[in-house]
Amino acid sequence: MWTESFETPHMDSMKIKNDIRKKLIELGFDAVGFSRPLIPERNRSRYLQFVENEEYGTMRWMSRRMEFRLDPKRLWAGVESVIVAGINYAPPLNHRSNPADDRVLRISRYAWNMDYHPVVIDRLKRAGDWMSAAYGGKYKAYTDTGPVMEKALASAAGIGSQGKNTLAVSPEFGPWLFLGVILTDLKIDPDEPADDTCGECSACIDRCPGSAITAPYRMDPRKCIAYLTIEHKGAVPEPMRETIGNRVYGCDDCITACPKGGDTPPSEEPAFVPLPDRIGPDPFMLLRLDKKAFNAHFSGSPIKRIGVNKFLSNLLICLGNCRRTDCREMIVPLRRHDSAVVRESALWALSRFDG
Ligand code: B12
Repeated sequence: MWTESFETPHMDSMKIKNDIRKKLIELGFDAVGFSRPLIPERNRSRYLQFVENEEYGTMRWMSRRMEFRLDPKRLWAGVESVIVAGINYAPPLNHRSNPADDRVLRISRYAWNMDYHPVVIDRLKRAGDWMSAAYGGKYKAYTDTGPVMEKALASAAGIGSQGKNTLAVSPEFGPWLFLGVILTDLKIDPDEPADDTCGECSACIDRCPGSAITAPYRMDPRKCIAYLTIEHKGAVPEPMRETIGNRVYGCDDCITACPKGGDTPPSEEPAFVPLPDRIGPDPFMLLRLDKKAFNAHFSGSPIKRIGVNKFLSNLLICLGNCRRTDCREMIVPLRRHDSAVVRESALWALSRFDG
């Protein structure tokens, strides 16, 4: 128990913890856990190896501020406790499996409605401000927005252990959680860390289209379709184009394959209720989008972040893979597009029709 080291010893540690948990649930989080600001050794050593092998590809920021990722105390000397909160974004049960027709275009389920970053950070800040007003102290909030190993902390805080697909897999919500982290200088008793639950299962490894999960608990982003279609700068390397198949933006095959997420209750969060046009999107409509129309169509969506040219390039690669010759007439003029990446992808798509 940390209670004896509390600066305000009259306050009951369990009460503070329960109140914070209650507040986060009230704000729309589905899972909440507490841990000390420590990154387990297995996460530290794998991260160092990841950087040494340059597995981050064009995500060079993953190799910067290493000392902060490895130790939250280096990021903020005052941090005493970590609060991890997750929001369930599981789609309705009838949308857990992929369309049988592989000519139907696919967008990753995490992008079927709003970008989670502003949704999560806004709620973390509301919880943090409330905490400071109620108990004093300072806080810092992150969701994919700083050098913080969110999955390692989620596991330490008991929310869900890292699965073989490297995602935090919760007993209640499987891998369908967006994570947010609050660092605080309040001393709060940690929860029990999550148990590793994958056992002998290798469903995610077997399903991954790019063989990006090179060993259990180890993924090489350079082979991951989420990386290639979202984070990778420049044209998708030619040998990887076929692997992308019909996935225009992101990939969640290692999530839908996970048996722990098969019967997760669908998300009740309005921001993550699927928009019909994100499920099997219409290629003719998408091919017509210029920069202005793209930004308007994907306003509030994470898709907007990659920009119209990267999106068009992904789309063209998919249309080539799906042999969507019905789109040929709309693809031909894109050989003269302003963007070299779009031009190259248009030529590649047409070459697939002909070859
Ligand atoms: C970089 C990044 C990516 C990269 C690289 C992914 C990766 N696995 O690293 C790319 C672009 C590919 C990506 C894709 C996706 N991402 Co991402 N991404 C991140 C980010 C910013 C950092 C992750 C990181 O630290 N990677 C470094 C490498 C070295 O770590 P690692 O792969 O997790 O490996 C760990 C394990 O191997 C562990 N380990 C080593 N040995 C052992 C042994 C055992 C037994 C165990 C248990 C663990 C273990 O140690 C390593 C270091 O921690 C986090 C946000 C954050 N700040 O944490 C979001 C985050 C992981 N992403 C998220 C999401 C939603 C996705 C996608 C589902 C999006 C999509 N549908 O397209 C995919 C999923 C692909 C996948 N399987 O990872 C969520 C995941 C939520 C969750 N439930 O876990 C996060 C946490 C963002 C958030 N705030 O919600 N992402």
